[in-house]
Amino acid sequence: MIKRRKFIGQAAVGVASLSSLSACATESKEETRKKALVKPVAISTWNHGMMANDESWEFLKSGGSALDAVEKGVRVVEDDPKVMTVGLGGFPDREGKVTLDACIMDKYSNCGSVAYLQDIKNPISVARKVMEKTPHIMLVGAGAKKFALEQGFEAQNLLTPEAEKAYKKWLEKSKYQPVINIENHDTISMLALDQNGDLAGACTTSGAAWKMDGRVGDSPIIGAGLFLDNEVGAAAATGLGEAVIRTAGSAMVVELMRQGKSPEEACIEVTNRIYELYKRRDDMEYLQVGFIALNKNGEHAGYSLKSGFNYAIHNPDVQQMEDAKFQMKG
Ligand code: SD4
Repeated sequence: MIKRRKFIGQAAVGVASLSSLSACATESKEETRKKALVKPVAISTWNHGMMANDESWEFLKSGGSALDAVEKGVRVVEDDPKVMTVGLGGFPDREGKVTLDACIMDKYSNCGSVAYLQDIKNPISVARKVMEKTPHIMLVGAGAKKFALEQGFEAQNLLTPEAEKAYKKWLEKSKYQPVINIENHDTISMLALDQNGDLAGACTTSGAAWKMDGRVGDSPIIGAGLFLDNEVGAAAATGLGEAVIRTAGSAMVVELMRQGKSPEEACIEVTNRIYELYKRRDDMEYLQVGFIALNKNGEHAGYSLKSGFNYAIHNPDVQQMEDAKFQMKG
């Protein structure tokens, strides 16, 4: 696991320590809230979250919006052919087609999403265009691609020789039993809190490897793979999308934070619900789900059903990978 910690000069960033929470009685609630903020913050799933955070920090540290930060951050991962579960170079479905899912959400609860998008390597930016240029939230398949081309995106073959080789190997047995933390991971989900105290989130993936043609996971579904409420916090998911959709995972994490839970407590509760739903099912063996969450104070958490999930954090104090705590021990 990558583990690096870098302390960053705080002059350029607006940060106040959590210890300053001891606000005097005359302070307004708003003043107290502002002091408690640790910002800006970017958190992202998996090891490639580091490069996404690095990119987003360029925007966040100079006062850029969380929305720009998350879009630009996850694009770096979409562009990287070595990441075989996002964008260019993503594993194909069982018919050999690379089909991409992504969504984005801003502080006003505006959102945009694309699913089953082919031949366009930056679905997150198409999702943003859906959000900003259409009266809709979600475009899929051929319609999403047509829209992307109209918006000036270029079509290209996303199936790299490495992904094709892996696909041909899979075809030898053609068995769909996702290997946890390998074939159902590496979606990049990113949450950011900017210097204005506003949240945004992005999620982008080629989905579960060797999925059925036409399958769409949680990642482009607002409320499942990603959700935020600018009054409360944001959450995003990775892992087997079917389990996340079934529990309205990310929306539930945010709702629990609204009810007063910390990001970690909220992630734990939703993960426990998933455990309860799956504990007697045969597919429990293949199930991995992870959540990241970030609240308005800049507090964050990552939590997963099983071991192996990690996430990247970048705030004024730290820049590091963190192994998420997990529910099922042993
Ligand atoms: C999916 N949730 O399509 C995605 C896969 C994933 O980390 O998150 N991988 O089910």
